[in-house]
Amino acid sequence: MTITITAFEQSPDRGRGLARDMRVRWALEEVGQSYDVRLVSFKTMKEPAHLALHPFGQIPTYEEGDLALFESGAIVFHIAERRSGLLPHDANARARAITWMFAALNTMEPPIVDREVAKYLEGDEIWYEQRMSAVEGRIRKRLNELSGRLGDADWLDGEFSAGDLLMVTVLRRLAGSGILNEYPNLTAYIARGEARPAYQRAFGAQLAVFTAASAGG
Ligand code: GTB
Repeated sequence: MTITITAFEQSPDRGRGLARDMRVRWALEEVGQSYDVRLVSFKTMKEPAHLALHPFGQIPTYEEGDLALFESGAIVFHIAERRSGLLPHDANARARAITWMFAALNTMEPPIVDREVAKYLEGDEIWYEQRMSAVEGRIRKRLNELSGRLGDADWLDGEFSAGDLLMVTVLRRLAGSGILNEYPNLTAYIARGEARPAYQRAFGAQLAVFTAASAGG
């Protein structure tokens, strides 16, 4: 059955793989599942056809036969549940990997997104510096805790899992902030994720969209 996902026609990240279609692409590549991509503009995302797939008018979405999904975490979970390679078979190890998926999205990602909101939308506010400092403090608290738990391990809990996939994509959103330099083991962890052939294929595919859009004017 053909799988179709949606991605930005022109990603504001300029092909750096920071938009959330990247985690879905990576998951599909990890399990060896081919997929099509429908590119959407910001305008298209708010139109009825796309809103029928995604109530909040965003990317990514996932279509497979008569199944339509939104929310990158739910999509990655769906892929991981139905194909092997992203969740362990042992029931307890599987539950722990799923726990890390939630930790990436519910514990790590919110303060990181807060930082982007502050940076891009609140830069002119008189309280900007104070807010940014508070947000970065909350990010460092979580990074300290995550770094302590990861220690010298390659992955968060044994073999690479969908938990690592989501965690790496979430941490990558801090690229360019300088904050990650304070955590050598997390920097190495991200680099291990980025070195995976499946990641490379996914990254290349989304970069090709940006390159083609740039060439087209
Ligand atoms: N909770 C949803 C999920 O996990 O799928 C959130 C989806 C979401 O935020 N989608 C964003 C979107 O469609 C794209 S990924 N935004 C358009 C809109 O809301 O109108 C967020 C994103 C966008 C851009 C960058 N960047 O340029 O670096 C990084 C991340």
